[in-house]
Amino acid sequence: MDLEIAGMIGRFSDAMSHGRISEVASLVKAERSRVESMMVHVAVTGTPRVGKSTFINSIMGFKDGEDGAAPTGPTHQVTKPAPYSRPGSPSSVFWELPSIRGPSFSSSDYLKAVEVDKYVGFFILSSMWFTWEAAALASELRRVGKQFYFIRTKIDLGPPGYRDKKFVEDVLNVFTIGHFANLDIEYTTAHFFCVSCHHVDRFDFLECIQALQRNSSPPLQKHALLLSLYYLANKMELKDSMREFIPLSAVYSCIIDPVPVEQLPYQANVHFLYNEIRLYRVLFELDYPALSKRAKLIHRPTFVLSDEIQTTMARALTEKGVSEELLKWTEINVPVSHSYVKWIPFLETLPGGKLSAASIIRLLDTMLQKFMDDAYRIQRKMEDVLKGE
Ligand SMILES: Nc1nc2c(ncn2[C@@H]2O[C@H](COP(=O)(O)OP(=O)(O)OP(=O)(O)O)[C@@H](O)[C@H]2O)c(=O)[nH]1
Ligand SMILES: [Mg+2]
Repeated sequence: MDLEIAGMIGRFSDAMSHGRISEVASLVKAERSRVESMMVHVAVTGTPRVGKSTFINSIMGFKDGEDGAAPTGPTHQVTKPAPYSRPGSPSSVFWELPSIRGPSFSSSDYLKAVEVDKYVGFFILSSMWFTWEAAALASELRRVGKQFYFIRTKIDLGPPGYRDKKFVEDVLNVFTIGHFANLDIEYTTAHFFCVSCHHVDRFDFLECIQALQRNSSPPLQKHALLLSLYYLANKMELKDSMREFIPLSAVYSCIIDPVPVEQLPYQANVHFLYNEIRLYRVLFELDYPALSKRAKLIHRPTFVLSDEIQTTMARALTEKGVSEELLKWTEINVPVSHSYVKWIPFLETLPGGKLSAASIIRLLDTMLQKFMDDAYRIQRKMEDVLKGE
């Protein structure tokens, strides 16, 4: 992923070579807020009453009628794009667009009216087969280089063989697709998913969100989508995206409010590291609220899932635990992974030398890996319980 790492390191090194450590600190803070303030907009459109609002609510984790949720009654059709985001997680915004309809529909006029450039991708929903208007919209999106997905909703009410070639071809309306130079059946089929808007854990719901996350660019937008919709993300992709920022976190911990730590030969901002690891724990859904919510889904007490966690810091996270773990990695003094090689010359110039940042990188890297393994163990446990029912 290119997150302009080379430019970032260049700016840090330049300030450091002039002895301006406070300027490096400001640059590090600015880089973090650039990442944290990234906003991603996603469009949801389709014919009337196909489930646009319900689809958005399920992505956001809203219950029907809850504060902030998209209204789903028959009298709630939107006439202009309506934005929705999760409270406390404003970085991804899903917009319900006015329905596409009518013989006078013009895809270019429609996209202009909804400000096409704003969105990283489009979900085009239908609860039957895709109409000429939907294909025209997709064709125009492909022409302007926007990713789109055809989503067949209400699959829970539909035929059992929803993955059959014949079903897919009927829903995609191959005859219509053939009329558009920018669309072909192979490409369209690869961007076709069947969902029930009421169930994120069934049919292709996760797959269509993960496709959006995977195919989004620039990389910072992809990262923001993975982070804000972490509960729907592929865990490996989430981990890989988080890894990119580990050296930045290590530098932060070395130069912004570092404190002496018992036996540690350099200073570190342990409180900051604690918060980083706490974030990892939330992202991999290893915190108590997430575990108890997921345990309810399988009708089991929370300990059935929490017993699967093997990493001590995922079970009980304290600042003292973070300091001890950091000391361990400092004593082992293993070189950082090759993927961070670009950072090494700059890390060597830090006040605590390369050892400080390298040990922090190893600590955070290991936590990410172990938390992801725990998350997979929990996932497997849930599947086993469901199979046994
Ligand atoms: N069984 C089933 N019902 C669904 C599904 N998606 C939506 N519905 C129902 O379909 C109805 C319409 O859903 P909405 O989410 O309001 O659809 P919409 O496209 O936003 O509708 P308008 O904004 O009015 O055009 C509601 O009663 C939903 O509960 C689905 O996947 N399966
Ligand atoms: Mg609606």
